[in-house]
Amino acid sequence: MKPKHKNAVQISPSLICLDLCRLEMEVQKLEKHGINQLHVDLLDGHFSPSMPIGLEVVRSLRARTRIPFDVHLMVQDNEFFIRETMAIGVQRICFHYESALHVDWLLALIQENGIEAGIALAPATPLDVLEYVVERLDFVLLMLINPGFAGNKGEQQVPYAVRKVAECRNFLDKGPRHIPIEIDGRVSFDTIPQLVAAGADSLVAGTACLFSKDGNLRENLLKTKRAINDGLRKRKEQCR
Ligand code: S6P
Ligand code: MG
Repeated sequence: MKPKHKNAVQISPSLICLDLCRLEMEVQKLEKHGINQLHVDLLDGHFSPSMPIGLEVVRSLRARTRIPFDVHLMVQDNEFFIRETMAIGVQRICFHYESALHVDWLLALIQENGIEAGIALAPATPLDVLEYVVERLDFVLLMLINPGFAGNKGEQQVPYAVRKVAECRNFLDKGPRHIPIEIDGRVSFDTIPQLVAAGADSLVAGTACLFSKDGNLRENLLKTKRAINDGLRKRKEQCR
């Protein structure tokens, strides 16, 4: 069967891993290294017990950089945050299936405004909830740790991460067009090759790769790209 994967993997550094007191400079540094997307986590303290940044921080940053914002909502009131982030001017928004009552309607609301719309799934949420929204989806975000608990440094990626990405890729590939999978949570140098081989198209880069304490940004970016290339090679071999 012909592979439907695209041969490029997007790196989406997580804003909340940056020095939050120096955001403008930190983002400029990323841009200088060729990064062309920023993953913006918004938590409301209810969906999950944390709230690293608020809407005003995103609004201020929007005025200081042209980098596309990839917004990941981890909130209870999805409509409120969707409308607010659309008004700020973001390029992609995903919200959690688990907190959304009117999933189809919210996806349409985002897309009507010319913004890419995705659904995020917590680790334990089964993939079959995507069955009737697949036609509308621009992307799927799979959480590989529990959303909003990233501050808990001891939390590991779920043991079924690669299996879930592969099963999601199989499911999405039954449709007529390529729907990218973004993965989020402890995406590491060690796990990137398997996750990319399984079908991940976009990586939320955090403390386990791009912002690893073991290297500087340049070194970590190089290592991340190498791990991606290993994954793409594995993916090609699997398709043969
Ligand atoms: C987690 C959030 C994520 C984290 C990302 C980076 O609640 O959705 O986007 O910012 O996971 O953290 P790490 O260190 O797990 O890669
Ligand atoms: Mg996220």
